Amino acid sequence: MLIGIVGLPNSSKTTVFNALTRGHVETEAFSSGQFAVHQAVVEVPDPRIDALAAIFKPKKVTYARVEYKDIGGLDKGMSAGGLSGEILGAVSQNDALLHVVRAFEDENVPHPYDSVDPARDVAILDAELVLSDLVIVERRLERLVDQLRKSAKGAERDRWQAEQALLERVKPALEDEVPIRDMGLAPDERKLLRGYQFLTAKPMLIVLNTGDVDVPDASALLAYPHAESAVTTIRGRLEMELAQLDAAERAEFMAEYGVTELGMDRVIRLSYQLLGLHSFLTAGDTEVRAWTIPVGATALEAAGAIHSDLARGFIRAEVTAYADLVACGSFAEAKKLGKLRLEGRDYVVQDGDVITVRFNV
Ligand SMILES: Nc1nc2c(ncn2[C@@H]2O[C@H](COP(=O)(O)OP(=O)(O)OP(=O)(O)O)[C@@H](O)[C@H]2O)c(=O)[nH]1
Ligand SMILES: [Mg+2]
Repeated sequence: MLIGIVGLPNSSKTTVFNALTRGHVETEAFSSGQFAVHQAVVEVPDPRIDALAAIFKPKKVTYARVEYKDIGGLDKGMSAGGLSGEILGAVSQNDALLHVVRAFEDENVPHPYDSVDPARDVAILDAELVLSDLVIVERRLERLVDQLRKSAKGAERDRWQAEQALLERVKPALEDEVPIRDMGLAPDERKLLRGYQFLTAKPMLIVLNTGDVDVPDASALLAYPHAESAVTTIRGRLEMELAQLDAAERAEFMAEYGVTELGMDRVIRLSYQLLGLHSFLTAGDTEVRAWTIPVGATALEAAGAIHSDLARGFIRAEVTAYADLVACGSFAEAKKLGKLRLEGRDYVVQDGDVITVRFNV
């Protein structure tokens, strides 16, 4: 899972990136406005994995992973000719975008538009993303007209015409500043567009940095009625400082500041929801591990996520719900109490299922 962090200059992107990744990238009160990318892989905290590790005492413990990219350099007016080059590449190669928005007052930190106004800043960046997509659609439509006039025949012609018809619908909506994720496109239409990596087709998580003020209800600050989107708040600098402490110190500080859930954990949970993902688990004395799969994936697909051999030679999946396994303390006990089920290839895997695949290749 790849998540790109975007936002206006000096909006506190790098601060939030550090909070999410326990990073130590330098933050500055004056933005250079330059293109720059910082990247880090983070283990997704999962108390279920910790509990299973305590039972199985495996040699290795593996959490699910998320990769964050802090992308500096976006600003108003950049998409006039379409985003291009490195910055377009950095923003488009993500499964979702995380838009960091300044919602804290601090006279020592200049704002590029001179006042703190989250709704305005969100609108500015959204307009840039829409415009970037629109330029790509327009260019592609011009090329399609050419291609259709010149040579296309048969199945290829049909494909290009279908693409043209779809882009002709997408274009006026983008002109009205409607993001692609709001257009209610059918799954096969979304698939047809996937290769373009359109920015407004990506799930959008808005993170409002409220500074030292705790605002649990993000909707009090921003209404964002869009599909595949969510809004949350984070106390940016505080969370960055917390992230940089070791676990014991962190627990102490969290108690002191009344922080019950780290923004990082909330952000990861929301990202999973937006992307339609969840985890199943594997447990044994060699490894306890979390695996990320789409909600609705079957036992066969889960087996394939582990290794293609397991999918190819799939016989059955032994499935125990996480809570049952922890209550029983071992697979043997779970089996005795009828909590271990044998499921076939079409079984729809549930979040937290602990699975052992029986296979034969
Ligand atoms: N008061 C206050 N200042 C903060 C907070 N979070 C970030 N800042 C400050 O805001 C300034 C900008 O933060 P950065 O994280 O560097 O912002 P950025 O978006 O990465 O900036 P560029 O990459 O240069 O565009 C720095 O001086 C931070 O210390 C916060 O929660 N409260
Ligand atoms: Mg930065």
